[in-house]
Amino acid sequence: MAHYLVTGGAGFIGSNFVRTLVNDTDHTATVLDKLTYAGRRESLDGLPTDRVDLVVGDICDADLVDRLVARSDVVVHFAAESHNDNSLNDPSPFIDTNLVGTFTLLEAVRKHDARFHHISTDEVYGDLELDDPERFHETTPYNPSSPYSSTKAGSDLLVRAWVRSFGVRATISNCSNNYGPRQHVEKFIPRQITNLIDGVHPKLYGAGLNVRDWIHVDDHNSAVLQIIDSGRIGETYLIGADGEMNNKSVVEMILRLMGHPTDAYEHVNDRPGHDLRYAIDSTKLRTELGWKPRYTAFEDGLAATIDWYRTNEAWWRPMKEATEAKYAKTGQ
Ligand code: NAD
Ligand code: TDX
Repeated sequence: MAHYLVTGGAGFIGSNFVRTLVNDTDHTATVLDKLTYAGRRESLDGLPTDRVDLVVGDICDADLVDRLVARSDVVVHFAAESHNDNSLNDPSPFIDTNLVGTFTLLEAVRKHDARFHHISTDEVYGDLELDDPERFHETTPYNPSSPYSSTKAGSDLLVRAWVRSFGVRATISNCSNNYGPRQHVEKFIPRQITNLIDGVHPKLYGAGLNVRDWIHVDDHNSAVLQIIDSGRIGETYLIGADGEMNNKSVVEMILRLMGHPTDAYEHVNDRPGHDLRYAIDSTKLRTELGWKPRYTAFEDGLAATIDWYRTNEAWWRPMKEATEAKYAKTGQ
């Protein structure tokens, strides 16, 4: 039995990770989360308080981080400013949290010799052409496009340097686009589901031909646990579930599953610098660690996600109005 420090554990992927940890292992966890606009205390509702506690605080607070890392065996680092559109409007918190925050954690795990796992994104590799037969793999050169992805790329490089220079026991995973319960309504899939519940048309940026490689959040988290258990120190693992689909097809599927005509969407302003396509080759994770995804039918996972938003309106309603007001300013 180990004690985990889960940064960003009140966010989308982190809160689902804590649930997986409680359900599938004997470990205990402390969540360190600043509860920014993206963090929700409610995302931890129902978890056993003798196994999970929440500390509200900032990963840039070196004293607090030092105290929490000192009593942890494993640190799993999800905390980040995570939304590309926000990073285009105001990059400043992305520099603080994604870069300075990761540096602060690395200094503490170095001091206390804790095992560190860094959660990152496929966006660090930039984008691919629609007809490119290549997919991203562990040796693809970094080429990030946005303030968000460039700060994630920088944080990955810090981790690599702390492994090589100081012998920190760290692994990194770069995952593709996640979907599932408890994702903020600013993100593509929950935004369209909650728009439809509100009688508003889904919004497609530009022509809607950009491709994302979708993975269920529980599959992302099962891979993270496996990497922590048996991944090789200093290694990077790409996590993906062969879920490539363009945005227009995703919107059409949501419309069909929710009982609307499949052309009942509208085109809105495109995202500046919008990455065209992401695609993950997860052969290393599958062959070296024997991982495989459980949610292989995207449509089934999407239908379950729609059900979750339909039955958990109290969770997302408080965020909806402010999110749409932000999008209205950029014509999105
Ligand atoms: P999220 O925005 O839902 O959650 C981020 C959490 O971090 C929130 O609870 C927030 O309060 C917390 N946080 C932010 N700044 C903090 C700070 N300074 N100190 C402490 N806590 C802070 O994000 P998410 O979608 O759950 O993403 C989690 C991680 O996974 C991120 O590192 C992201 O880059 C990565 N990732 C996300 C995806 C995806 O599709 N969402 C895909 C690949 C990788
Ligand atoms: O209303 C929308 N309409 C639309 O067409 C929104 C919100 C998005 N989009 C498009 C933009 C992208 O092509 O949908 C796609 C997905 O958009 P996001 O949900 O904003 O995700 P993305 O920018 O791809 O980044 C996500 O995956 C990688 C996460 O937000 C990141 O944290 C993760 O690193």
